[in-house]
Amino acid sequence: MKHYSAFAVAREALRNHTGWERAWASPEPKKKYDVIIVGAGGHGLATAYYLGKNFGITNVAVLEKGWLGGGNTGRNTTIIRSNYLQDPSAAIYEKARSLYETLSQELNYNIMFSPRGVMMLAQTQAEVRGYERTAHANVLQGVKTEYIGPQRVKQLVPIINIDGPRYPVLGAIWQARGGTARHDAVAWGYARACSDMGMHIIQKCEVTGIKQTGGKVTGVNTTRGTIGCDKLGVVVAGHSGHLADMAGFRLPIESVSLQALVSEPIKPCMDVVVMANTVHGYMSQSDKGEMVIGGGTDGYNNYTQRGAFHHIEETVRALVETFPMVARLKMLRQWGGIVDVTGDRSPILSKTPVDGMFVNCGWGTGGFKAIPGSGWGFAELMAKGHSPLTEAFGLNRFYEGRFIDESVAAGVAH
Ligand code: FAD
Ligand code: PYC
Repeated sequence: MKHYSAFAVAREALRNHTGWERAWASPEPKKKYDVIIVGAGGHGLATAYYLGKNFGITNVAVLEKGWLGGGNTGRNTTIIRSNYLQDPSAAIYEKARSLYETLSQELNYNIMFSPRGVMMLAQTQAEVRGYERTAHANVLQGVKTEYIGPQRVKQLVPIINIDGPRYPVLGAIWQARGGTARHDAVAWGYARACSDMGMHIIQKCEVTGIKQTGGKVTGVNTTRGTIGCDKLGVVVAGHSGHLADMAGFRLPIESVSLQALVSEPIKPCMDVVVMANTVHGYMSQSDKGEMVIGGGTDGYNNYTQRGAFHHIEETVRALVETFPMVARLKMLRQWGGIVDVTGDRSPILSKTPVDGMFVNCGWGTGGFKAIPGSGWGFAELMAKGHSPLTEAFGLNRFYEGRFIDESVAAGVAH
């Protein structure tokens, strides 16, 4: 793989950009791999990358039914933060956030990580208590956040109305090293690095069945034939229930549509990310100038990648109270993704009843921020059978009643 550098850009400018090579190869599937990962979203690709980088396992295929990054990874609003309440969550999200800091250099691919700061507004007394509690927990966990008052909020976000008619801003939890990254670039960067290690990324290859002998996984049926493997990692977000069904077990996951929208581009007006969980809206400004806006999940299970219109109306109506300037924005486009939500709002990174088969899902409305940490831990789980990062997130927690309640941290979307 050719190294991307300022020198390479200058060289290609001089020869009319004829020397760039494809970022990743498109090989035909082999008969068998050591490891198959189903799903070429951020979590699947990051898992493959750390299997190769940390454990030297490179006979790996990543199978994707559509195009890589075309699921939730390429549809999300890219908020990165690690201000979670419970210790296992803070550990995996902070691992991810810290890996994001140097991911561009690590992958030699500009993922445009922008640690511009993330705030979650407290607009009710319950939120004040919830976020103060989280800020205290974060101190103990070594995660840098602080609880700030309304005047500091106004200083950081001049366009905000802190005296809203229904929900005045009472304070916020602020993570100065949280921020955003370019979502596609995260998938593309990992894919390029995986391909460089000799792994196969096979797009337009839908898994339609899971093969097992004597309770052990042996391969998958796909729209491009049967492919064998010793280990299988299923990383398919909203489709996790279907893959589990193919293998003969059930997952405690509900799939719902979550939407986002962007406005026309405007001059820079807000250089931090703001989440307003009570009124159900969040907003940041992209490098192009568009206001990137999202709201809550649809109130019923579905597999549409667009969502219901009334949700957009509710989100925008709610945001207008806190950001009056939103009322004058024209919206450019809207889309949805199918998110995989668990009862305790925490992910599942786990062995399964099928020997050699693992699942990584349940990231729901908040998994983009977790991609590097999830890939790191899930690769370790698949390679060694256990990982300190993923230990608490096993399927067994649901029948042992050991929930990892993150409903406050995930608040905006449920
Ligand atoms: P995906 O990116 O969905 O990848 C799964 C892949 O599996 C897909 O490409 C799919 O095509 C493939 N697949 C499915 N079935 C099969 C099959 N049978 N065979 C082969 N391939 C298959 N998170 C944050 O942290 N911050 C945010 O600001 C944020 N905002 C969001 C806003 C929206 C509108 C949405 C929808 C999500 C948001 N999220 C956010 C959540 C985040 O996007 C997801 O948690 C994360 O991207 C999940 O990544 P993934 O790799 O698990 O899934
Ligand atoms: O988890 O931070 C988050 C988030 C923001 C918008 C959707 N999810």
